[in-house]
Amino acid sequence: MELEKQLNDTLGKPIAEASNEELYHACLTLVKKKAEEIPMTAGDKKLYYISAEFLIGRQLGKNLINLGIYKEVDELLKKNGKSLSAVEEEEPEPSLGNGGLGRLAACFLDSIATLNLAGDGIGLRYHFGLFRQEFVNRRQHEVPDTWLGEPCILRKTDVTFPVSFGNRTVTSRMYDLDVLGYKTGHNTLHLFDIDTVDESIVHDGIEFDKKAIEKNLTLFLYPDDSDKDGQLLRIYQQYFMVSSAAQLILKEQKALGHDLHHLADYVAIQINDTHPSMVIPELVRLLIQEGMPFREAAEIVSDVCAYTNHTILAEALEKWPLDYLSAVVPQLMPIIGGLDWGVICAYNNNPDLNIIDNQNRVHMARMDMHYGHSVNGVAALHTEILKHKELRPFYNIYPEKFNNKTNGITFRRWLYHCNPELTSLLDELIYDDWKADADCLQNLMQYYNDENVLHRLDEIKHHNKEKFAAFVKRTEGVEIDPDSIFDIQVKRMHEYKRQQMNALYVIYEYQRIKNGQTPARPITVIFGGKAAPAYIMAKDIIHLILCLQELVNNDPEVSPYMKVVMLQNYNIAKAEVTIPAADLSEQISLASKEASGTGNMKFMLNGAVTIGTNDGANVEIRDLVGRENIYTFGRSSDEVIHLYDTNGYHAIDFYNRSESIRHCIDFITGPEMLKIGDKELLTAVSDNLKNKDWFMTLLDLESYCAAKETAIYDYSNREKWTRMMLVNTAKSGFFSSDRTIAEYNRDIWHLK
Ligand code: 26Y
Repeated sequence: MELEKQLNDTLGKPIAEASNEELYHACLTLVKKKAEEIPMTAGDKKLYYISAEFLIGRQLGKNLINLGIYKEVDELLKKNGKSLSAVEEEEPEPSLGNGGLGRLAACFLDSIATLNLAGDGIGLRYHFGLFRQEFVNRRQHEVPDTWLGEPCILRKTDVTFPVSFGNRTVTSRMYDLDVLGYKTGHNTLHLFDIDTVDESIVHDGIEFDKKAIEKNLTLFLYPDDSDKDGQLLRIYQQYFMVSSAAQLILKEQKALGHDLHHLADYVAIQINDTHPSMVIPELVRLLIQEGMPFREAAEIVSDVCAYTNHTILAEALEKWPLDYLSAVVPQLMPIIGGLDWGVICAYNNNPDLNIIDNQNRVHMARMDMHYGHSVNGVAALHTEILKHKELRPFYNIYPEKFNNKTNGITFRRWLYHCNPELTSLLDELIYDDWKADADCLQNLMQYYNDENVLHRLDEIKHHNKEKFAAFVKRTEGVEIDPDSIFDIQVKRMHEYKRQQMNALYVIYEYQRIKNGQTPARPITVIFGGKAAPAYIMAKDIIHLILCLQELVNNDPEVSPYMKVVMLQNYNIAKAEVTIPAADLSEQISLASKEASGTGNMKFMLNGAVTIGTNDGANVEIRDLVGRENIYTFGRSSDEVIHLYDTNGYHAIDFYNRSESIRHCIDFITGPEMLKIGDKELLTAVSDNLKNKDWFMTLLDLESYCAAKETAIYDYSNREKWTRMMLVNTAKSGFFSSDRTIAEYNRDIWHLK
């Protein structure tokens, strides 16, 4: 009643007469008012989570859930002939992230607030975000993502800081977003920008003048860095972010009257991968400016800063040429030199440990490990690989710094919001407060043999598949059958994630169906994901998938048994309709390469069964559900690492040895495909698979196809399958990001 009055007052008219847009604005106002009533989370010590990405997704639904009024608003709108989900669709999705690392940062902000920890996020306000993906001629086309509309969820503040690049100084301005925890907690995400950015310099998709720093600084996340100007721009962005962060932190701490000599008692900084690593020398520089000696400043900063590693891929381990850094941030050079000198003296000028290598490149991760007090990996296997392989020399000298923090996801978005039917069933079945303690999901196991519960799980999945099918029809114009198996691989396009292996499966199945060997159940293979604009092979693989979609769906002999869909511009909003509809969750990275994965956890929670390698957090999923409730295949990480170390993998041998592999690869450039696709691109993919195949697709292809065949067969046994669904949901409590954050706090941050 009170809510109804508030909404009506803001609207100036009855709800029934308002448009969805007007309702969206009114709901925003409502959330804002409610947020103002919640005091900011306080504590003796505060965390600052610095990250280049925050993939936060639409905010309205999440905020209503966390305020505890989602249901009430939903019913109120329904009563007036409106729909809350339609209102939510009015919100443009913030384009502030790219993939797992950015989504993790968003889940963490939610859990930090929910656990009532004082912790703010700090990042950049990208005008056009990553980019919006469009398919033109079965190719990815990139256009600016214009998400910063009016009204914007970001609040412009009058907090500004000077940021110097050598002899020119720009002004950074802070924009704020409320981060409301579930039932309690109120923190802030601070995003920095400069007023001089000029959106009009972008042309022809996402091209712009890379030299015009004052106009281009915050246009895009991860602007193309395949040339020198692009790399300089990345350094400009990173320094702009961390200098703003460091100044904000010191300003807040001084305002609280805290003694900077004891900064580590009051502040924890988490460095999300190496993109914010320059915060270390920047803080040292600012503390020296406050009158502190270099050594003391470096020690304090080490006690404050902690580093998370998200990948072992060489391309992502940032090393900046010394002369690029001197060109952009000359004021940091004496500091970085001093930090490097400390390492040289302490460890005898060991080239494996030095921050500046003999090619004059600055290793950002090494700076983090020497001058931070914690280094963590993001899944058990990943942390072991860091300790014993990738970062071994550092583990040898700092064993006490290394720790694992297996990733997690916020159940508020990835269950309550995206799967309301399953949420109510769990509310009904589980007497303990599973929403406060996700481990209580285990109580679901008592229904393992309850036919009625299994049937209801099946029904809910079917409803979600119907909703998704309608969504695919509306957004992609493709008709898919909710009674077929929904086999889903959605994630960034990358060769190590092996979307190409899934595409080869589609070819394998296509040929079998053509030969009259139809699958036990029709299957719908669903893909979604963006490729980095400069990553040609990833874009070629998108082309391959889109050609297969065309071929398979239009073949009257094949399409009754198999369909293929690639979702355009996969984002958080699409993920929320896609994941609850999945039967099979594709987690097929080359073992050792996927640090953790978090999509795997979202699918598991929503009752999908995983088909995956023993990689990242898949290993922990397998241990939780047991081998009979997951389809694992492929070589182990040890075997893969051994093959790399010994140069023991040659794709062409697999091609020559196996007729079925040969048939699949040759099909890519066969007559059916060339009728549809571009010969050059398709040839690039098949040549790569035969002659390079850096991520060993052919090594695991046959065991992958066999595992999928088993899964498709098992799916027809509905009782068996729904039991597997139940076990997957029941065992997923461990992957709540509330658990992950409690561990970060216990071992690294020590807040409260
Ligand atoms: C600038 C550049 C080289 C770069 C840009 C983005 C480097 C890395 C990244 C993003 C990495 C990322 O998203 N990593 C993912 O982090 C997730 C959260 O920890 C993991 O679950 C996932 O396995 C990992 O690939």
